[in-house]
Amino acid sequence: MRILVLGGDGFCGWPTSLYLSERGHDVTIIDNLSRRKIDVELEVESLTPIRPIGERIRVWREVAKRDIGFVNLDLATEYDRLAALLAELRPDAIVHFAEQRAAPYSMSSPKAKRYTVDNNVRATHNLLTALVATGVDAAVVHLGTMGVYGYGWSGNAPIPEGYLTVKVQTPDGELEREILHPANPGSVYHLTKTLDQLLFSFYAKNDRLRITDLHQGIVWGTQTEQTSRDERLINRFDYDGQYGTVLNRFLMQAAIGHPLTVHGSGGQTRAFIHIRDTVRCIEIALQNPPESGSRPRVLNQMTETHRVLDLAKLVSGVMGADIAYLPNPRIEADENDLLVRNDQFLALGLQPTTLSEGLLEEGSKIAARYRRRADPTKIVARAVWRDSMEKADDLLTELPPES
Ligand code: NAD
Ligand code: USQ
Repeated sequence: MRILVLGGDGFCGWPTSLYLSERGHDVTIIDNLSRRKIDVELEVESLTPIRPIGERIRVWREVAKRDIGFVNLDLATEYDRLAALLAELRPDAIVHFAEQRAAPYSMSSPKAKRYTVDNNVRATHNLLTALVATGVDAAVVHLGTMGVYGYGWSGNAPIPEGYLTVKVQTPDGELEREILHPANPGSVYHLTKTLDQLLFSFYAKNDRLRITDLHQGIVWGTQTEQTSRDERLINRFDYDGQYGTVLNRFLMQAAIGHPLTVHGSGGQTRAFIHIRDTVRCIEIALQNPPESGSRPRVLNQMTETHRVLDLAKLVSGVMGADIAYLPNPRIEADENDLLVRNDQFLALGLQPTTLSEGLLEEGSKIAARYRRRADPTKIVARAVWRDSMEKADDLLTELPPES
């Protein structure tokens, strides 16, 4: 297949591009390198030493004897170039990772909120419009998030895969319908993913686009078989308070002897998936697109759920570290249960990497190996969700100082 990987220089996109390339697909990455620019803005770097995109692609050619194309293009602002590229390459499939993906960054300032909405919603909408305008019948696989469902809405009922069956009483009897699961985003970033869902529903219905939306949990781990083949292919590892996700942060914190930064009581339960399973799920989704004319196919892309405090205890037990209970900078439930259905991926052949298998390897081979690159002043999460400056200031004074 000829596949475009939008956001292919990112944490999920780079290993996916290599994996698909090795499986024999003709891969072109489209990325505006905005993630690297945000690192410069935040004065932080990936814990792992990632190489420039041109070098990454040259090394892949050297190692795997396969070419990957690269186009530096902003999907949110360069519609004409995008449409021309689609018309020229006529891809069979498009994997869409290209959005601003950090919840804390999206809540950090009015500018960041507006950028996140402008970037994410316009990128998705430009892609869909360009597909219709060019008549390119590519299957679209989009990376959504488990956070569109919110946490705690469904009580003890498992979260279904995208759609909810509802029964409505009418004068003529009971009416049963499947509707998009109610959206309950917890950050401006998560909000953009709920808006994406509506765009997909409309374009699938109106223009018969074939769309799969993957509601992915928190990705942990760093390397895949392909990225570990040469150090210059190494994947990024975000550990800072805005882009670092909880489990990778805990692993890195343990590696440098920093207390594990549990927000609040640590009773928040979230869904997780290893990066090796992410790339496999993308392949499975590409092999199983929905029919033209059907609603978007939604799959929950996660393999395990864990409470934040249990993760902290696990990492502390394996690597040794103290646990610090910090005031929670986010507005989120202090505790929640989380039951999630992921039957579709399991039925399609996914064999999950479990936390117990990958944790030690990740801790020793990555976090410990690159711990000297960590900047301890960037660890504590300082982006606050509070509704007023005053409350935010109160909370910031409770957090440990920057150095
Ligand atoms: P990332 O920030 O590492 O990668 C995103 C890439 O998209 C970056 O290389 C960035 O430069 C590019 N990009 C952003 N806006 C663009 C634009 N307008 N035009 C062109 N390129 C653009 O993020 P990631 O962790 O790889 O996440 C990829 C996708 O998966 C995101 O959509 C994210 O919401 C979703 N997701 C990630 C996780 C996770 O834990 N990392 C979990 C669930 C879902
Ligand atoms: N948390 C801590 N301590 C930390 C960091 C986080 O206790 O040092 C807590 C947070 O308060 C939250 C939970 O851990 O309750 C998860 O936070 P996270 O930063 O790991 O994940 P999140 O902000 O939800 O975002 C990440 C990705 C995002 C993706 C999402 C999947 O950045 O792109 O969409 O995971 S999900 O959470 O399933 O929606």
